[in-house]
Amino acid sequence: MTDILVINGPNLNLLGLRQPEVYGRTTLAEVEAMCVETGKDLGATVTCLQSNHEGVLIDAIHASRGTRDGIVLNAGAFTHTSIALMDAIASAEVPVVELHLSNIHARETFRHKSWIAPVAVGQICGFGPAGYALALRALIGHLETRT
Ligand code: CA2
Repeated sequence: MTDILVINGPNLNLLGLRQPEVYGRTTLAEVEAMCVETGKDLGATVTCLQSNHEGVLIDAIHASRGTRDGIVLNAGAFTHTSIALMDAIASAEVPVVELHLSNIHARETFRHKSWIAPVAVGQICGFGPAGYALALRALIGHLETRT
């Protein structure tokens, strides 16, 4: 069965609990449950991980090499700063779909830059929690074109 890791980065544990005007009222637990359900619908096993620590995210990407079929990654603010995450993705040889709840291109200029985008299969942003299901569908569709 297709095995997918959904990674959420810094501060996303606060989803639904703070700043609902920006990030909505859906909690991370609800997002993760929806990812697991979407995976079942699509014939994939989905495992979810959230960390506020860059090294933990990098370790998870490294560990995915040869063990996961793909990753959906919302790297949070590390998206805009972390060359280390970019290098981890580039070396892992695991397809990554970049995901953001908000439309990062319609926000502050510093959010327009993504270090993930050059090493991702593609990017989905601006659709709120529904974006995770879109990202899973896009990733699984991408994997099917490679088999
Ligand atoms: O839109 C996204 O998904 C982001 O990755 C979210 C990041 C932000 O730095 C990126 O530019 C875009 C921030 C995540 C913070 O999440 C919170 C959720 C609730 C309350 C406070 C923060």
